[in-house]
Amino acid sequence: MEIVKNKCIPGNFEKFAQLVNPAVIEIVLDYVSLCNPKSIFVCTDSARDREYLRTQAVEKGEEIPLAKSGHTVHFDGYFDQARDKGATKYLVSPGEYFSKYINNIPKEEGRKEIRGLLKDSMAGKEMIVCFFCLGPLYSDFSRLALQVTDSYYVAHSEMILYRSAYEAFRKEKPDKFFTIIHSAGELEGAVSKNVSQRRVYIELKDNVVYSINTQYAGNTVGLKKLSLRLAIKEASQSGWLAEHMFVTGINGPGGRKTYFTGAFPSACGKTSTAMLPDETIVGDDIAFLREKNGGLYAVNTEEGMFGILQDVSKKNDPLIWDALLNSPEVIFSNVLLTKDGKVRWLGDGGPMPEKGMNFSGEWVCGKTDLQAKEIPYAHKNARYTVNLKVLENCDPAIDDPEGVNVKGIIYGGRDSSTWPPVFQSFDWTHGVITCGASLESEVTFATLDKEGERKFDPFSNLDFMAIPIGHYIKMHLEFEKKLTDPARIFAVNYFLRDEEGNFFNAKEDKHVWIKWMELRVHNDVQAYKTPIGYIPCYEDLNRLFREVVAKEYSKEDYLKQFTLYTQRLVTKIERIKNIYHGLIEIPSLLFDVLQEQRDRLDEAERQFGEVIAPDVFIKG
Ligand code: SPV
Ligand code: MN
Repeated sequence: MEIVKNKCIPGNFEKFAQLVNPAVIEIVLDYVSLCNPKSIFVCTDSARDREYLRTQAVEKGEEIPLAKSGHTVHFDGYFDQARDKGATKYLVSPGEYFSKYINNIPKEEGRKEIRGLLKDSMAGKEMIVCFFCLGPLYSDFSRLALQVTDSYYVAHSEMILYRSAYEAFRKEKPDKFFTIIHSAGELEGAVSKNVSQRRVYIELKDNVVYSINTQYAGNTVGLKKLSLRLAIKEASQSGWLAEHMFVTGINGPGGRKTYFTGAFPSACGKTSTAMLPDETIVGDDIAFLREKNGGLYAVNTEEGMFGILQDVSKKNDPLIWDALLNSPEVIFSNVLLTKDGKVRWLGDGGPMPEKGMNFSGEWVCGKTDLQAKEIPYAHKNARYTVNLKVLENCDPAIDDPEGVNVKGIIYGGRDSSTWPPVFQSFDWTHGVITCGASLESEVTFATLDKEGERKFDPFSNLDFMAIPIGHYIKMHLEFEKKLTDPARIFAVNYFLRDEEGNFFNAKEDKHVWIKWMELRVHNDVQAYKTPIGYIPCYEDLNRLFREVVAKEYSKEDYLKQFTLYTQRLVTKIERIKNIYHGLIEIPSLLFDVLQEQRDRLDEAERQFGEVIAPDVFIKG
């Protein structure tokens, strides 16, 4: 304790003392002696403490101020630009098993390794101790979390993204909370030097995640995906759901508002769906869901967005564009910083820049890397960090401790050939199995994997699934029993392409699909009952295209987009079945429901051939 007291910067030991929380003290003591920081800063909810983090982030070179006050740029290291799935592992006890998709390492070995890497990792640096709440403060949905880090950028990002909870810790004195220990490790300039020693290790039993030798927020901002893994485990034990989902309010006829959640893998249109013009956003990335009085309710665990910049343009994402221009506080990461203190990102609609500073250092047009590959002016995974509450379209219910009542759930992936742009499952079970559990997506730049490859990503949550997939599916199936009027489950695909590789749809078309889903939730429009689920009727889409995006929608376009190719759909079912056959403890219902879908497709093919326009089916 004396050591902690001596290392605390003036006035900070008292902040600890006021918590009167032995669990917090014990953790901090442990990591102070292990990581050996030069000093300790304890962050309360005060404006002064928040200002300290902002100032230090700039002073230590982790962020660079932009021309607009309150806006900064952060660069991660050249090889530290996305979530590192390979280096992310669960610490498992003997006999514990997840699945082949989930990396793990024997507990003792992993602990030894990570503690070895953390040893003296904060030498010469300050340890920052922060307190946050996942979800609205003082809500049944929410979980408290303690973050220890030596990166002001990480702490500053969290301050923008999460509800500060020093007071909540002081009042509630929890002995159970999520703990995230992060060190950027040895630095070169302001970035992590030893990225080959990057590790993200998860210890489910004690609710701890360790992260070292990395700064990229997906690996370090502990309240995001690191805590999601802990939450999934806890949810599975307590009958609620922790999901990689946005939450958004969609306005319907007669002034009603219908809440949707949507699970999409990274970089598949999740944030832009959550931020549609004239609708209201509750959250864009992580939701906790519970049943209450027979209804499905959701909260956003965050209060900000760590969003992708690539292709955000004034035309396609007007609300995000405005947020980036006008928010009082924004951190841009891995963009191009120009000499007039402005930023550029790929697909921002501007001319090709000539020079500036980017994730590779000083950049000039034509600069190449060691493999002679041209370095783009900004990284594809360049991001922005903003608070939602400063946005005009932030839903007033964002802080409601009761959550919002969800009526529709959407699953979407990046699929160039198979799923139509939007359809509705027959019921909850059918949706869970043929949409959620069957989700696949072509890999994007948001993880360090090979781009373009089609990957199985059930519920868009595979990367974070801290329990065996079979348990996760069972949990979703059983959840329905608690609901008096289960939410409708939909699937979308914004990435369908023609033979030449051109997208069938414009970006704004997603707004039409979700308005159609809103009408379906309330049984306001009919749809064709096809072998895969309900598909929109042309007349309804034609009207919605005019009303929502002021576009003429031709029957020809409709047929191109919604025609079913039975062979592609059957191949997908077989692919998914094969994957599940290779896993353990998968509910047999999953195979039955997939087989029924296959049978329906076979029957339709016998009747109508392999290429079927939706309007041959009856309306229901
Ligand atoms: C995602 O990649 O799904 C994100 C960003 O939302 S992060 O998980 O933080 O890398
Ligand atoms: Mn995400």
